[in-house]
Order: sequence, then C-alpha cells, then structure tokens
Amino acid sequence: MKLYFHPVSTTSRPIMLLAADDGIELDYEVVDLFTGAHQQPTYTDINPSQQVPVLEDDGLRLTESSAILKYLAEKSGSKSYPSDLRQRARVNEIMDWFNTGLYRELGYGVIYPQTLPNYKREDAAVQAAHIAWGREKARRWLGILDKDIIGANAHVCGNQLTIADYLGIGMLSLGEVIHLDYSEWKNVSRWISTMKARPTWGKVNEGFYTYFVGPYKDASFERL
Ligand SMILES: N[C@@H](CCC(=O)N[C@@H](CS)C(=O)NCC(=O)O)C(=O)O
Repeated sequence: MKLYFHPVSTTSRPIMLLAADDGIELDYEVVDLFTGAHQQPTYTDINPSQQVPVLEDDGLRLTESSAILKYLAEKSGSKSYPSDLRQRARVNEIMDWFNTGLYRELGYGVIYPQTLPNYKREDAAVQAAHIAWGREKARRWLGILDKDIIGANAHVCGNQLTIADYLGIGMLSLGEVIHLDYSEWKNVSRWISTMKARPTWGKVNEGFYTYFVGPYKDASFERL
C-alpha cells in the first residue's frame, strides 16, 4: 500500500501514527506541499482536491484521512477500531465531530490564517474578525472535548485508544505551531500528554517539529 503524504500534515500524521503503532507497512511518498507539488497535474490526477493524504491499495485510491484510518484499521484488524457495532459507531461519531467542528474552527479559524499564506485574509480587519470568530468557537469545542467527550476517561472514546484519538491528536498538536496553551482544559491536556507519550510519537512527528513548529518558535500569534 502506498501513502501520499507530507510529514507536517495534520491529516497525514494520524495515519503515520496508526501505521507505526500497529506495524502497518506503507510505502511513503512525500508530496511536497511547500513547493506546490500537490498542485501539479501529475498529483491532481491522483487527487483532484490537491491534498494529502491519499492511500493506494491494489487499484483502490482513497482520500480523506478519516476514511483512510478506518480502512487501514479494518484491513489490519486493529484494536483501535472496535468491531462492536455501538463502540464503532461512537468512534465514527467522534471522528466526525473532530472533522466538522473542532478542526474547522481551531485549524481553519485560528491556526492556518496565521501560518499559511493562502489562508491569510488580505484585509487586516477581516483577518482579525475571522480569527476572533474562530477563537470563540474553538474555545467552545475545547470545553465540550474536555468535559463531555474525554471527562475522566483516558481517551476520547472511553479508556481504549481508538482511531478517533489518532485523528484528534493531529488537530490538537497543530496548536503547538502557534504556541497554544491548553492548560485550562485539564482533561484535554492530560489526553494530549498521554498521546504524546506514545513511543512512536517522536519519530512520526519529527518532520512536523522540524518544518512547522520550529520555524515559528520565536513568532507571536493570536492565541485562544
Ligand atoms: N478532509 C481532508 C483534508 C486534507 C487536508 O487538508 N490536507 C492538507 C494537509 S493537512 C493539504 O493537503 N493541504 C494542501 C492545500 O490545501 O493546498 C482529509 O481529512 O484528508
């Protein structure tokens, strides 16, 4: 199986983490987002959305990180995607919640407009209003993640690690680029520490820290 990816990518890192944890063998092919390789015709033929990740498996071509996580976990029989119908439904629910709620406001509302030139609004007032909107909504989602989703549990779907944890930690760790401080959300902070303590975390996220977090270490940002 082949994974088109980029090492800093919020949506590639969860798949790399699952693969590393479960020993799933993938041929990794970097699509260099920094040089615009994803916008070239050869890659647009592979994914018209011009985004990573893309998984190829024997004639199947799959986009969308959430779908790829589910496919790989199901195919490899990973414990991180429970076979029990109700438990699996819960995992799917939380993955949708991350993708359609928290990521939109935290990633596209607050972090990307401050770090990626193509997401920055040209008009300063529009940029400020966009970030203010994102910040308020992201704070609300973080409160729900903290109190209602994680609560006293170790993980986002109870006490077992699931692919929802992999998807979510990609998004939450993105906050490190703009030095976000999640300490007021105690359960979220505890869960982030748990995920980052995984033995595979450092190696999988080496590129993220080198090429995304590192270059912004002395920059100042609007935070939460
Ligand atoms: N919904 C997609 C989003 C993929 C996505 O946003 N990928 C980013 C990297 S994290 C990308 O390729 N961005 C390039 C661009 O949009 O120009 C998924 O979950 O896979």
